[in-house]
Amino acid sequence: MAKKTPKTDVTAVDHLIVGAGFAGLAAAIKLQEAGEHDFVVIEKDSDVGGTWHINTYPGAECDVPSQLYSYSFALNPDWSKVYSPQQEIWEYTKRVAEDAGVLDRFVFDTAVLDATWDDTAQRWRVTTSDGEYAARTVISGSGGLSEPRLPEIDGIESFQGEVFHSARWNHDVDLAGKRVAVIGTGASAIQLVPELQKTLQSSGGHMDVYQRTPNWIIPRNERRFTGVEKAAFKHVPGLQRAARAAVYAQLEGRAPAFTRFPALLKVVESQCKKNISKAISDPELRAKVTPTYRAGCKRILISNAWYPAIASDNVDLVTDPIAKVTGDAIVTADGVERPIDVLVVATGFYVTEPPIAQHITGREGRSLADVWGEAGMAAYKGTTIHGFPNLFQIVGPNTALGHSSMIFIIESQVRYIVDAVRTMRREGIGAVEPTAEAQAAWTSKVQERMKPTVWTTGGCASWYLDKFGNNTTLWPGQTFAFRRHLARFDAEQYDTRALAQHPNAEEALA
Ligand code: N01
Repeated sequence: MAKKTPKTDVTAVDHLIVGAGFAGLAAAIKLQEAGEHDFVVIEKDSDVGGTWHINTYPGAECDVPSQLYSYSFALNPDWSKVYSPQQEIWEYTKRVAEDAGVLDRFVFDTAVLDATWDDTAQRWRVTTSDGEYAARTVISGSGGLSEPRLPEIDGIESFQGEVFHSARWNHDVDLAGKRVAVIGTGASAIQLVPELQKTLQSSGGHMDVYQRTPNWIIPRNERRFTGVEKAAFKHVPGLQRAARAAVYAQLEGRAPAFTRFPALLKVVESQCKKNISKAISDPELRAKVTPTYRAGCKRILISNAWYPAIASDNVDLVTDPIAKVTGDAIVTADGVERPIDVLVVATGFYVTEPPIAQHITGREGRSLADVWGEAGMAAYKGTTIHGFPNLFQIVGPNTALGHSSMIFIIESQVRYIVDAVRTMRREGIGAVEPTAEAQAAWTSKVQERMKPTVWTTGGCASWYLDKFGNNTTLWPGQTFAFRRHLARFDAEQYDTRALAQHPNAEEALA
């Protein structure tokens, strides 16, 4: 078990997991099942759940059906409806963590400040806001969508009212009767705007929604599970697994349209246009919300509430570009000034330049941010990185999805990581990193597969693309193909080094 070495005051552990969201929690549970008990999970927030703990904005719900947006090893017969609300998903992660008996090794309210590879000790030396660790492996589950991106708008810092990001909702601010502005119309905004609209309507408030680019939004086929269904999920053997498989097959069936035949996505566009016509009668507003790029190029959103909300009397959709923010208003390029009391920025996250990369230093003394800054994010099988031994990245480059559940990807990666750990133990390996050739071959194959996808050809700018114009975010294929690639730890694609002569932590760290 983790222990502080008296000489160095460093806690030596076999595995240090960063983040207690779906990814970090799965890693902890599966390591434990594999007999690897010596780990810590460092979490900057106060509880498990990751994005589902932090994102508490009104209306936060999952847009992937919960039957699939849950662990395969912890099915939940009690989901209240097809797409679960944030609170329910967060409670699910808490329950899974408690049931697995891993929480004694979780360290909350602690941030990872620095992780540097020590080649002699064959350990990562990790500095956190509450102490030092020396870990044989670092498994990062820090999340692709965790660092809020604030918009760079002239004068925004001079705004005198309340301002907050959708992912850091300030529940102390009473919005009743206020003049509120929301910047952004992505997945978060389309969930929170309809909720705010209701609050403001009943209290005489008003909202301006600033849209830079419209999204394709299809109807949300939502419904609650009945008591009979829940009882059946609980008691009829195999039923819930079959329901999960059906959702998986349905979503997976859509992948080829995104990855190989984007023209098929015209069907989605007509569904979306019907959604618009049903809720909006004003032709000018209809035109404003209708995208001009191929559906799927940006994430396809699902909502029944968005169009009615922006068509309502107490909401204005503003499409003129924002010129500046003043102490009490937003001014658009056409010179119109709209006074506000509260500013909500729903402007997304740092995805292709993850801030944690600045704090990870590899074998050659270079930070991951430096290495990725040269040509964009890259990792072998989205998980391991040349020059960064024993570092495993969950939800790494080209692992995110536009069509299905990230939990499937997370579990695929965790299986691979656990197999790597087993292999290292069995073979007496102290350090593994993918060869430069293996990583380059993987990356070029992924980028080749990216060429015909809608994300490349669809005619939009999206957060999937990095500053070089490459999609280093999404997996350009079927999820089962990803799982097959990661089915076993392929040590032959790695530089491996035998465990150093001083496996004793105290000696190594002295
Ligand atoms: O962020 P986004 P999000 N001035 O980056 C606009 C997941 N998620 O938090 O499109 C004006 O999608 C920007 O405009 P444009 C999901 O994977 C899941 O909404 O770049 N506007 C856009 O409209 C999702 O994809 C759920 O032109 C500015 C918006 O801000 C991801 O999180 C729920 C601007 C940002 O949209 C991110 O979603 C919620 C500026 N300077 C989120 N800068 C589920 O249900 C940015 N924008 C699972």
